[in-house]
Amino acid sequence: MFSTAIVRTPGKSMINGLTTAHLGVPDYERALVQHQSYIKALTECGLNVTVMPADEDFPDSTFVEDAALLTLYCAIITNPGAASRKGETLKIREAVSRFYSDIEKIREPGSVEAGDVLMVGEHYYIGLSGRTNLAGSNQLIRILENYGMTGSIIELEHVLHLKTGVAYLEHNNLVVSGEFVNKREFAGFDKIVVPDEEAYAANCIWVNDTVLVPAGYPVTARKISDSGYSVVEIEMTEFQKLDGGLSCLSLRF
Ligand code: CIR
Repeated sequence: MFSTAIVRTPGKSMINGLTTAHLGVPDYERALVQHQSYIKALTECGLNVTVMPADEDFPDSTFVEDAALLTLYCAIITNPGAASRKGETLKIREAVSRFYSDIEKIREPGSVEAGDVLMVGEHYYIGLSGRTNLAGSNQLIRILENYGMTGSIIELEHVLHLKTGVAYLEHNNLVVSGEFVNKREFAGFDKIVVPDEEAYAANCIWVNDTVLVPAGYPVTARKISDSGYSVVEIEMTEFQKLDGGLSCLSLRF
């Protein structure tokens, strides 16, 4: 169960965030409303939510998930692969240090964005992506092992981050799309397969047996609900324009 989340209000500079989506420029006011709904949903799932103020220097800084990996035993501050995002980690470290005394760090030449890291109990799958490199992945595995956890590497083909295309809903249930549907490494899971036209909905999040799903993906929402979860739909259009999904917007622990 999670008790706490950290989020960061989007800044007006989000309109300059990194993207490959071709969905247009985010509407800032609408993004703020969507962010408020996201916080409300986390709160209704029982989490205490720490809201960091917007940081205009970093257009992508609302996607806090990428800057840290929070485990049961330690926090790991990442080293984002995107040059414009590296500086996000300073303030994330400050926020995280209120909750963790053991804080580790991924260092150059290693890069990790934690959108590439999927937690399954005490094992962490790490996607090798344009943002997370082998040196960073190996550092992360070493840190995890020092605390009695494990990690393994998954090569990505198309998606930005591992969790762009896969989500773990506990109870051995894995939501998969595209390149992950037949991935050998995930053969042992019970799979909820997201149809290609709903691929964005593969980035959903389990929060204490409720699953937050982006609004507008009825097939996926129905499959998840048929698997026994309460489903809450959240409008995510403005974050989707920046390749961001539900997991990206919070650190949950
Ligand atoms: C980026 O390209 O870094 C941001 N615009 C989106 C980050 C999304 N984060 C995630 O998937 N964990």
